[in-house]
Amino acid sequence: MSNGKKKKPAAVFALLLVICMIITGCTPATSTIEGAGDIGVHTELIRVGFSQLGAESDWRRANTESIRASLTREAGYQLIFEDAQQKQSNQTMAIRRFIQQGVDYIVVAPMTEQGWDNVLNEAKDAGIPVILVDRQIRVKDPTLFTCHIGSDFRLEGDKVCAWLKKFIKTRGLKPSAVHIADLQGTVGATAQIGRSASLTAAAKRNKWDVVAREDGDFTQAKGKEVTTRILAEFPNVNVLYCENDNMALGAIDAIESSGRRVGSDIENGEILILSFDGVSNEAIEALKQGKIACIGECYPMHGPYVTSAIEMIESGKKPDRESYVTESIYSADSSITQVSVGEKDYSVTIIS
Ligand code: GYE
Repeated sequence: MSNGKKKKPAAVFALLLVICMIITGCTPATSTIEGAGDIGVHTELIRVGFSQLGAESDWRRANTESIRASLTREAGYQLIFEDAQQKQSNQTMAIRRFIQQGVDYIVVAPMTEQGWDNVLNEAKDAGIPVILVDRQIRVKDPTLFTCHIGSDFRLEGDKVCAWLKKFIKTRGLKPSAVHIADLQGTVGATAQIGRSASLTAAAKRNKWDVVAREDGDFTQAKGKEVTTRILAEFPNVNVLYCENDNMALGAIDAIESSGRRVGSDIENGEILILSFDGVSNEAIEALKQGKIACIGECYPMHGPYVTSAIEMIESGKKPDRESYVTESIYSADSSITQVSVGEKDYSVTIIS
């Protein structure tokens, strides 16, 4: 039993969803109900509405998979999955539909940090606990969500910047010799805010030259497009700080198509690529080939954390308000084995 509420057969909810869509005239970007069927047999399933922000990257696809793989009917869940296709307004509509369907829990991977007060107040009024995964939100009332599971994006960025600092030192380069372009993730998303803030702070501390900052929306296509523009406008760029691997892969494509090379010989025309995620084989291959110099790992497998948070709430306990996943930093360059952030040392996982 969840939250003392009575469970209804899954098929009734599927029907209610269709009726509600007809009445409101709104169709979810993409919606699937998993664990439905076998009327009357699985009346004790915990119904969870998951609003995923999109499918813009390999990280995102792995994140969706992890949640789907954990919230299965066998594990006692009925998952209603909605993909907002990178539009926060679609997420707001999905959450409203979840409320109308009377789900037991709402899980949200929010697009940006702002704009959640109204819809989450509606969830609160309906007595539905909200669990955030991945990015964070800024709301006036802290009780609008129960807990957050995700990465410490500022720490990820600090580790990658610490790697760059060590690289500059071990190669005997002057700080003024690096000209950095920041290929930013979706502006206003916690992953962008944290990773960009690390670069701003490190550039200030180390007197690095940041020549350009542009939104690449975490996608490969935008990464390529924005890099092409940056290279034409700022030919002196020799370090590209890509806020995810898909943008890095798009950037590599743009650099190679323009006749330039990616690599660590930045004094002789090569462009050094830094990146985040480390989820796709393609990105790891690029790392092994020396095309990406360093990746700050971002761990996407949030599914088991979500089920354990729900189990705690079901048993009347409070899950931790904040759960950060543990993450490493990857490179194929064996000359840098450790980086320091503040007082702490982090070892670099050397991929060969
Ligand atoms: O790094 C990127 C994705 O918020 C952690 O979003 C997530 C980021 C991830 O599109 O690939």
